[in-house]
Amino acid sequence: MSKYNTSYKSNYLKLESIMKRISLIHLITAIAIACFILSSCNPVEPPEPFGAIPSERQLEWHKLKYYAFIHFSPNTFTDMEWGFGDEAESVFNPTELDCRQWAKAAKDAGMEGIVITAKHHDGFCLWPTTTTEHSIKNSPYKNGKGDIIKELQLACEEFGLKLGIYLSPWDRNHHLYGIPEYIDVYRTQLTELMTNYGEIFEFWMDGAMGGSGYYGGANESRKIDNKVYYDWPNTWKIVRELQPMAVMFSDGGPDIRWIGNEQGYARDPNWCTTKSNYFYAGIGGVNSELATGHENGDQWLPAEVNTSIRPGWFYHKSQDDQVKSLNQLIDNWYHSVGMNGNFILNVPPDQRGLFHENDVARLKELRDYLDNAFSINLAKGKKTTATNTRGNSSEFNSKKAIDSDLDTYWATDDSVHQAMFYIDLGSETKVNCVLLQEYIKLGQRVKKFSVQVLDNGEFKSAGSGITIGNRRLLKFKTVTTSKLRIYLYGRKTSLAISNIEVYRVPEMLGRPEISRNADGKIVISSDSPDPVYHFTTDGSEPGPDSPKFVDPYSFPQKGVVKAKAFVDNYSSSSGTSGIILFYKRCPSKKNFMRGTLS
Ligand code: FUL
Repeated sequence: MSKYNTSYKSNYLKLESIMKRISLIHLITAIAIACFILSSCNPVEPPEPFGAIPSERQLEWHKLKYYAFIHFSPNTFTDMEWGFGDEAESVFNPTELDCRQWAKAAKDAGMEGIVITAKHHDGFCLWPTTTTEHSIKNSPYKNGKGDIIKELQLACEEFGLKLGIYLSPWDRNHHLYGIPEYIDVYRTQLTELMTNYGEIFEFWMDGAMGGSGYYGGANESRKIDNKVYYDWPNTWKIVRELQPMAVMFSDGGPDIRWIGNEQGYARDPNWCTTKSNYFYAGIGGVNSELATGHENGDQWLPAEVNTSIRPGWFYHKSQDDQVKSLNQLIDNWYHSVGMNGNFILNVPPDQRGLFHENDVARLKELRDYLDNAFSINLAKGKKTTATNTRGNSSEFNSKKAIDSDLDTYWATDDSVHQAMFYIDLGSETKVNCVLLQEYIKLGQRVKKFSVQVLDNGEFKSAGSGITIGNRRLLKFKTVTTSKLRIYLYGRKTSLAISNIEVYRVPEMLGRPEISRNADGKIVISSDSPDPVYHFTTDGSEPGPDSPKFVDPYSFPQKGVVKAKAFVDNYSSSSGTSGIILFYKRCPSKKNFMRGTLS
């Protein structure tokens, strides 16, 4: 073969291969364009909402986490919790009152608002109402010219905080309390408060109603029927009309519900849904149902978790050294904000009209802990995959759950009710906490989940739970791993998860959990790293000399077990050595239930 022929042939082959490549590129481009056109013509539909869903105002409230509660009234000066209603207005005399100090402390603590007792059960009004003489206008404060709700409104505006109002339905001072005319008085008070103080984000109705009181000098006991006396639906109309975005709190909502205890402690499960027309303010006897909500409830009624930073709701000098420890407040945080609730923490002003220094210092410690604990999201920017992606669409893929945008979410196909979500951390990393958030605009869909970590080539469970809802923090013992796997199980529906974050939070002393194992024996555990537990069964306080928990403990009889967890040679960094959980059991060894928390 001639040289010419050879080079001709090789040139021809080259040309042929270039042509082939070009046509392959064309083909791929054409397919890609066709796919793009097809997918934009047929976008993957989002999942349908499942069950009850939140209103716009509830969604706004769900964006919050944490705000202050303020109890302030003649009780502050008389050292009482429930004033009788006959306290002279002259006792109300804060000498250094400064609502800016409250607002600053709340803001510095990372809080987003303040809810104040405009009127507590004693009937004394912190604003110059037209409805009664039992108010600030007859007190020495600013010679009767003061208006604490106005001062607080201005302070909240200055510090960028929301303002909420507690207006006690029970009024132990008012002579009309107990007869229908009082409802008009109450509604006028509410109208004043909802009209003259800017935007109100929350209206708080407590459930303590009726009983003994001053009642304009009658000094008697007046009983009312909680369910009908207040005619709530007509009262709520006032709030809806004057403050359409305000959420209303009570045992039964209508927008947010009480969690069923005043220890600041939500538990798992915590459904955002309840049966409608079931709970009402002051219902009583349903605390455990308030705690769980109803899985198949037909209305959205999420829980607010309340507690006080001190034993009392009002300030008492004798409680200056009983401010909750940092450990306790952290525990409250994980069991409120981290348990599908919002956290309202009471900080009572003292007789000067200021937050006490001890309370302010503790609030700051909590802020520092939270800033530190949640500053580095270890899942950010990491590789994620899921066993199913709705319509294989990039709009609902796993990345949407780690993109820090709560308006986007990872979703599964309608037929896929359980799935695994994988996070590749890239290298061995210490982790002990996962944040999970559902895309709640589509309802609360998850009814079981677990977090598993890769350990020697195998995924092992680090922790599990039942409900997620708006926000769930799952804390577990610190493990070193390179990959996490989250198993999610839906309520006969697809999954919609808007956010997943991973943290290594500082190890703190957690509340001991006391339970029975399958053999009916007592087991004490917590998510703290290797604490030592001491317990008692005779009702006494556990201490280092009480029996130490080593193995599951046989305690077949009825009774109460109290346990304390100890770390760091019996003293934790915050100086608190333990937190107690009471445990009661039913007569049968296997039929047990949790008791009240102390
Ligand atoms: C209860 C009231 O009786 C307490 O005094 C306190 O205000 C608490 C937050 O609500 O119902």
